[in-house]
This record gives sequence, C-alpha cells and structure tokens, in this order.
Amino acid sequence: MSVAIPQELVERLAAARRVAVLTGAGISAESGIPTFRDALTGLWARYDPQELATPEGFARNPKLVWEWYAARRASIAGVQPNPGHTALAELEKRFEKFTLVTQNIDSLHQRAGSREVVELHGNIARVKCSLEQIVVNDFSRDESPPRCHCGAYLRPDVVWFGEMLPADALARAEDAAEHCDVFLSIGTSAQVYPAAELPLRALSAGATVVEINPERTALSRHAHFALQGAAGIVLPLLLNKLRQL
Ligand code: BV8
Repeated sequence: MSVAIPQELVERLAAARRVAVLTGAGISAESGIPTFRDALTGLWARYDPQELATPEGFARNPKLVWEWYAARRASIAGVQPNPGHTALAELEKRFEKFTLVTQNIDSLHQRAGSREVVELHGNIARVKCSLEQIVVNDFSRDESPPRCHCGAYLRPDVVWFGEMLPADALARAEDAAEHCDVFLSIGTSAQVYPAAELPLRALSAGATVVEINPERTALSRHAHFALQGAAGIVLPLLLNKLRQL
C-alpha cells in the first residue's frame, strides 16, 4: 500500500526546528502487540480493557488484573521495534528539539533508540506498591499479585482509567505540544484524555498537525495532513523524502 506524502508537508518538516510526536498503540501493532481497540486476543477476549485497567477492577479482582498484565508483559518480551519506531529514532536526530510523547507502556521506542521519550501512561516493565506508590524491584512471586514489604499488593506502574497522569510527564508533553512547529499524531484513536488534547493544543498554538493512521479518527478533520497508512510504512517514507531534500 503506497501512501502519497505531500511535498508541502516534507517542506514544512524540513523547515521545522521543534517537533513533537504523540504515539498510541497503533505504532506497536506492526510489532505484533494488539491495539487497545482491537478485540483482546485469546483468553482475554471476554474482558473489557476499560474494566481491567482501573483501580476498581484491581480492587475487585487483583489476581485477574495482575495476571492480565503478566500475560501482556510476556507477549511484549518476545517482540521487536518495527520500522515505524526506528524511523522516529532517526527523525529525532534531525531536529533541534524532538519530544516523543507516548501512550504506550511497551518500551519499544526506547529499544528502537529514541532518547527523549515521555511516557504518559507509565511502563508495564515497572511494578509499584499499590499503597506507597513507590517502584519496587525485588519481590517474591509466591503470591499473585505479589506483596510489597509493607504488606500491600504490588501493581503495574501504569496509569489506569480514572487515575491522574504523572504530573511531570504531562507538563513536558503539554509544553512540547505548545511550543512545536510540527506535531505528529501517530497510531492513536485520539479517544483517551488528556493525551488526546495534545494535538489540539499544538493546533491552537499554530503548529502544523499531521496524523498517521490507516483509519480516520476524531482528530483527522482538524489535522493539516491526515496520512492514511501504517506507521511502519509512512514514517520510513517521510524520512526518505527528508533525506532527498
Ligand atoms: C485522567 C495504560 C484525570 C494502561 C491507558 C476528559 C478529560 C480528562 C479525562 C477524561 C475525559 N473524559 C473521560 C476521561 C477519563 C479517561 C478517558 O479519557 N476515557 C476515555 C475512554 C473517554 N481518562 C482517564 O481516566 C485518564 N486519567 O484523565 O485523570 C481524571 C481522573 C478522574 C476523572 C476525570 C479525570 C487516564 C487515561 C490513561 C488510561 N491508561 N493505558 C494499560 O495500557 O493497560 S489508556 C490506553 O488506551 C493507552 O495508553 C491509550 O492511551 C489508550 C488506547 O488508545 P490508543 O493508543 O489510541 O490505541 P487504540 O487501540 O485506541 O487505537 C489504535 C489506533 O492505531 C487506531 O486508531 C488504529 O486505526 C491505529 N492503527 C492500527 N494499526 C496501525 C495504526 N496506526 C498506525 N499504524 C498502524 N500499523
């Protein structure tokens, strides 16, 4: 599937000093990680992520939620960054300021070589005490979920629905959106707030907003450029066009 990259977009990107990016589950889809909107695969198909990814869901059934994350962590362990992640790591080197804000919790941007990554929703590789809210690295696994030394359950260090985002991450993301020349929204259905607000902040601050997604989303009609294609195809194309200038 070939996607046309408008020359106007290439020129605006080439002239940009500051670029901000928001990625969602779609950029990891080509690595084999199911997106949030795709039906959950296998034994988890009968659960609603918006049920499980909540403090209430964890309180109701800590073992089920812990095991859902353990299954997702195991599925992530075997995957690799894809050409979309790699192209973003290359693009970062071409700009004075390049801030990659992600909703993903899979570490694939860091593994692809991206250096300035803002994790809005935490990271599945980290575990924290559900009471003290501090990251815990050593714990016994003879219980599911395991317990902190204080006796409370441990939980994944991710942001659940209904929970506040890490204040410093959100502040960095908002600052990047408000002070960029070009904002790329990649692989996100633009439905989850406050992340979904970021491209709109960039738009009202005068940035050129670009969406990369095979499907249209709530953002598409606001974007200056809505490229309907897969990130793993469009981003390497965009990088090549910049190199040819
Ligand atoms: C909060 C971590 C304050 C856990 C996640 C208005 C303002 C503020 C808040 C709200 C509001 N309205 C409602 C809320 C509450 C809620 C919310 O937004 N709900 C939604 C459902 C309406 N927000 C919150 O609770 C946030 N907290 O606001 O705190 C507060 C507190 C209490 C009350 C009010 C306010 C916390 C949200 C974070 C939740 N945690 N993840 C985990 O992963 O288990 S969210 C999780 O879902 C992801 O992190 C991500 O953010 C979201 C999924 O979205 P996407 O990444 O976009 O993925 P999705 O599957 O939806 O779409 C994939 C896209 O990729 C598709 O468009 C597809 O076409 C595309 N695609 C597919 N293949 C490709 C591709 N694109 C490119 N290439 C491809 N190959």
